[in-house]
Amino acid sequence: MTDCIFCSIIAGKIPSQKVYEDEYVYAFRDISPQAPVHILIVPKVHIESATNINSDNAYLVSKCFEAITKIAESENLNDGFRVITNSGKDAGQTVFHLHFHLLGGRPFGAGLV
Ligand code: DGP
Repeated sequence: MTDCIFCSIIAGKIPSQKVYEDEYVYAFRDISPQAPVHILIVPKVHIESATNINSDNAYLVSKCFEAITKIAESENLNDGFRVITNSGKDAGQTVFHLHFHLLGGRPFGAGLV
């Protein structure tokens, strides 16, 4: 999709710190990390947000979570991690290409979820 930052990152037009890539998924470090490990996992196909997941593209969510498992292992998140997706204005979604925030490397405690 034109004018999508994450599509440009996936295409290599905007540099990123890649941590994982396969046929379906691209993962890279967040530009503004909110935890010692903060990685964004995105499907290569442009899906706007969680509300646009349907029976045709839902397998890509599974592919993202398979990648998350591998990345959590390679990042040594042995004590646990948090996965967040923001959908829409109230959630504070700023990039409208479905992505999962993988956060770890410190305890998060209670709150929010
Ligand atoms: P969200 O609020 O869920 O839409 O999060 C979007 C995230 O994307 C936010 O944590 C910052 C990150 N981000 C935005 N632009 C870039 C970029 O150009 N490079 C990288 N690495 N991350 C970006």
